[in-house]
Amino acid sequence: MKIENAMKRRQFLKGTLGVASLIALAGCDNLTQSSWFPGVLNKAETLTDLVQRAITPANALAKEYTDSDVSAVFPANGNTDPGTADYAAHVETDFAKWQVEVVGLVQTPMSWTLPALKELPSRTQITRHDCVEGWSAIGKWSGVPLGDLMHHVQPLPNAKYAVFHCADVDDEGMAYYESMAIQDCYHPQTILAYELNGKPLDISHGAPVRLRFERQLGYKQAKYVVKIELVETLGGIGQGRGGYWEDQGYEWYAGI
Ligand SMILES: Nc1nc2c(c(=O)[nH]1)N[C@H]1C(S)=C(S)[C@@H](COP(=O)(O)O)O[C@H]1N2
Ligand SMILES: [Mo]
Repeated sequence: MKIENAMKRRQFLKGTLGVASLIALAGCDNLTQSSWFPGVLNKAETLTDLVQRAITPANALAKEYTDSDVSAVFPANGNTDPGTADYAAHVETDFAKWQVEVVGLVQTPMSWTLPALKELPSRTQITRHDCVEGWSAIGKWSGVPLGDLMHHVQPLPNAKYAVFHCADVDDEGMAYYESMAIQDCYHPQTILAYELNGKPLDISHGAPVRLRFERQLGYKQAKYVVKIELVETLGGIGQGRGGYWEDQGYEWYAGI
């Protein structure tokens, strides 16, 4: 961002929030989670953008590595095969008919088949994945920037979160899901990845499409993505805490 623009934004923020809140903002690394912040956001949606761009450290890029840093083995974790008949049928047909739907609070709901996703401009990034269970691995991911899909569907002004619904279900029938603030969908490293280390994603790593939400912990990296739903509130989805693991007590904001 140009310095001049940054200055203008800061001035705007100062005028809107007052200096005290601005200082509070600068020190808060989890804006969307803080108790007073959502109220401010509800009054002016454009403020969300300004604040995120001007101040939130989450807007910075995650470190990118080089080919020689790529881990020899990238472990697979959590569910490593959805194991349903439906999924097995997609495996049989090389996921040619797999669809990713983008629905909810959007101007134009759309869906893309895997081949259609692969025709869109792609991004490749070599990043480190950190799992809370105590392992990390560096992998080279390729996929479609989620922001590009957002430009197609056009989120409505009241869309606050993107929820990622996955094809795998646990023993109790709970589907894996995750969510992020709408602003994070536009982060340049937020991609729907279909390749790991130059090869189509294998089943254990989330074939055919999984989220890469760099700067966030492993459990945010939803595998087997079938639907992206834009919502105003996370209540009513799963247990209402924004993700499969969040519903079991993990933090929603898993910034690293
Ligand atoms: N659909 C789905 N996504 C998921 C999980 C899962 O069980 N199901 N596990 C999460 C966890 S805890 C981690 S660390 C990563 C593991 O990704 P990997 O198997 O490619 O290493 O996926 C995340 N995304
Ligand atoms: Mo994890």
